[in-house]
Amino acid sequence: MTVSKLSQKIGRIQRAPENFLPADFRSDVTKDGLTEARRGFLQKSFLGAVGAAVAAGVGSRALAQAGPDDPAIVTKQEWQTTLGKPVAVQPYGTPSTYEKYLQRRESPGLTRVSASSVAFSPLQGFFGIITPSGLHFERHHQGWYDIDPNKHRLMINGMVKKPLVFTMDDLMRLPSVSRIHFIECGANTGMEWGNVAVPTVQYTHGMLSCCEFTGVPLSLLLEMAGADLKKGKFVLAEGNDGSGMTRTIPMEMALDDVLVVWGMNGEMLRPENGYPLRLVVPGVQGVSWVKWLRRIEVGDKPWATKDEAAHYIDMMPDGLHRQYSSIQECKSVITTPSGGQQLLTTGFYNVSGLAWSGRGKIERVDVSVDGGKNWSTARLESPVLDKSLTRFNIDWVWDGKPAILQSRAIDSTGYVQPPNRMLREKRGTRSIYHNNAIQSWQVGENGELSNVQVG
Ligand SMILES: Nc1nc2c(c(=O)[nH]1)N[C@H]1C(S)=C(S)[C@@H](COP(=O)(O)O)O[C@H]1N2
Ligand SMILES: [Mo]
Repeated sequence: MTVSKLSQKIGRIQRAPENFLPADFRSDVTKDGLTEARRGFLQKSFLGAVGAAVAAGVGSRALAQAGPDDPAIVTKQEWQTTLGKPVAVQPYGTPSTYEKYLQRRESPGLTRVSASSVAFSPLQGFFGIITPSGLHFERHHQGWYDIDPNKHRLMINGMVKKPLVFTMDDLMRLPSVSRIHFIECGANTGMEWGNVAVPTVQYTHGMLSCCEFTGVPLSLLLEMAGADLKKGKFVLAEGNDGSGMTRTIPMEMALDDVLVVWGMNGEMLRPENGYPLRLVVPGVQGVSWVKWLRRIEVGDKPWATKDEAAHYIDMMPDGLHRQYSSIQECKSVITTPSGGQQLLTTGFYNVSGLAWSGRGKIERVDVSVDGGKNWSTARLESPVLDKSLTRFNIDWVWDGKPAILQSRAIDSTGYVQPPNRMLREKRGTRSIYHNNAIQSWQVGENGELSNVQVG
């Protein structure tokens, strides 16, 4: 920490979680050709939410200025003079009511029905690297279920000596491990391939979460079933939901760090994240993290199922589709300050963000405040873990002039996160998946941050 920078006045930021869809996003929604009725509904409900937030004084909370005459100091508050509430044994503990605007959000009009949609994580509101379970992003192909664990089974079959069927009790009696890993949907930042599409980090990067997962190594179950490791080069993972989600995973990965998990952040998985059992495939795009996992088959070639032959493929500039590019390459994003937030004063800011790589650990993160002309190295918070989110911070003094904030991550293989231009030279602009380009947030003279594409 550079105290010299801190001795500057500390800048104030309007984090504005309640003001989640700035005006430009609403007009963007309109461009997408929504019907009049839907457009009217969206505008009403979003404006309604902002109006209600201001009325409830949430906006002014962010603006509160401390001083000797501050009523918060000189007036006795209810919580200093009365008996508090009894222990909160029931229901399951929930966040403060003052944090109610920090929620998962759907991108309006992204899919026709919510059962096949995405709920984006509010990255702008997180600290450290762990995603709170109730704010983990969600992506379902055909809705979610709360499956009775007593009726759930896992089968291991295919090229094995002894096909096995496990109950949840059978699995949970095995020697378990707990590991922290990020999960990122391959389509994260997918709306930004051609041009700026969405205004906030929740929508640009919110198909990203990181939790501590508990379960057994898949290698143990394969060993128990006597998998044929000479001929068996791949495994197929299959989900128990109606989407028929199936993904091929190379045997080296299956034997390396793939886990079959029931635990997330110290408790059972949430139903929307695959309760009671899901696959964790560290470093690989979310779609392979099969939820409601019911079957693992050992085979000698990729299955080329719909979710790997026709979907989750990269459209290359020559018009051909590239398949099985499943690893999430090194990427980073500044989460605070970020699109939709506003710097209210000049002065010191702690610029904070997340970096990750599907190929290993984060080695270094550089930050630029001038659109990529100059870079400084950020501080990495510990722990810095393999195939996990890493939190970075850097001091910045805003002088009131327009600025462009960017972060660039470098992983333990030496790979450097590419600028937009470089990624597009190789990949074109018609892809959906695997956009790991450097993100730019423009700071206007009024301190407002917006999503821009430079470099
Ligand atoms: N059975 C099943 N597994 C699934 C899916 C699904 O629809 N059904 N969606 C996949 C996709 S595309 C992603 S990105 C991740 C999302 O996991 P989450 O909802 O826990 O964030 O789950 C994957 N596993
Ligand atoms: Mo996904």
